Amino acid sequence: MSMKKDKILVIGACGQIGVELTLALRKMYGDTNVIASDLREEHDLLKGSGPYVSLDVMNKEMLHVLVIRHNITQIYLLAAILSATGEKNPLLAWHINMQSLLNVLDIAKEEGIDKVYWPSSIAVFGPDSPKETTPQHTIIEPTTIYGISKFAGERWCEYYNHRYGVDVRSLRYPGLISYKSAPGGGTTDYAIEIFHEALEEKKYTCFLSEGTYLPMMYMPDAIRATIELMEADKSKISVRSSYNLGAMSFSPKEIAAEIKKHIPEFTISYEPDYRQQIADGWPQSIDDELARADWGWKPEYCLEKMTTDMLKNLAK
Ligand code: NAD
Ligand code: AKB
Repeated sequence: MSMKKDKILVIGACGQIGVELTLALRKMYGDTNVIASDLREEHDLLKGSGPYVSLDVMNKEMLHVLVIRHNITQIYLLAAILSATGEKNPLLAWHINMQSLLNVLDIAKEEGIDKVYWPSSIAVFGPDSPKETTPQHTIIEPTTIYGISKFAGERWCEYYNHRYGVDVRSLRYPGLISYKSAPGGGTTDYAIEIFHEALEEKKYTCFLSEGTYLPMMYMPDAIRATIELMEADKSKISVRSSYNLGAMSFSPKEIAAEIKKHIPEFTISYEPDYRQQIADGWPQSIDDELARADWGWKPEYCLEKMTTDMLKNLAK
């Protein structure tokens, strides 16, 4: 396979998405052409697979120097504070989520970076948004600081695209489920914890109630969606804020029943905490018609297929 010529910087590369996205990008663009960066120590799965730089994205000068020194042509910004952690320190979450994006967008504008990727979330929707098959354009009144920062971020992305021509692209990810790297403090993290506990303890106490439906996606679908969006011809991108993206929806009761098919002795109990209120404000399912129409999005994993794959890989 011939490698592409771009030089890519992934910021927040040691997080749940960053590890898998970095490895996928290295396969496509060549190991040395994808620089992984994070505040944390290099993730074990990244070690030896390509260049790693310690970076605080809040330090704009350092980021700017890195971009110039390595002739960066694409930036993937994944550093953020997620919903559950954000509620514990709202001002910090706002500061980090907004300033990191503004630093990247502004450097992209100044240096003529070819493409920027920044993820939004289903958290942009709020209690007054339609709950089922939530449309791309609808009432958007988020009530968590995470959702507020994502919504403001979407507006900034569109602004930098329309006003300065920065080719910034974005997806509103649902809750992402994966086995390679740990989740980073979200409300949908229960759907990962449940697999670990089912295998290790044969029981799980869920912090959401049994009937809480949320939109979810398996990581291979999320990585493919991200790359397909970034590879799509510019003319196909009609949404410059952030695309709705869907795959599956389920409740804790439903995923527990699916796990039970593989581990019959598994039991679940429920002790909803502060995260219940966050989940109650979010959609139950997503209408991603525009992503499908514009650049051909189609998910591959349903609850059943994802559960089988998660258990197989975690049991290894
Ligand atoms: P994560 O918390 O697992 O990873 C974020 C990474 O950013 C961490 O490794 C962290 O060390 C790093 N980071 C934090 N502050 C930094 C800083 N100042 N400088 C450099 N690095 C810093 O998050 P994730 O789940 O991988 O999410 C990545 C992005 O995708 C975020 O914008 C998140 O809001 C979005 N998203 C994630 C999900 C999901 O379910 N995982 C769903 C919707 C949207
Ligand atoms: C979270 O729960 O905060 C994330 C998200 C849906 O954005 N997984």
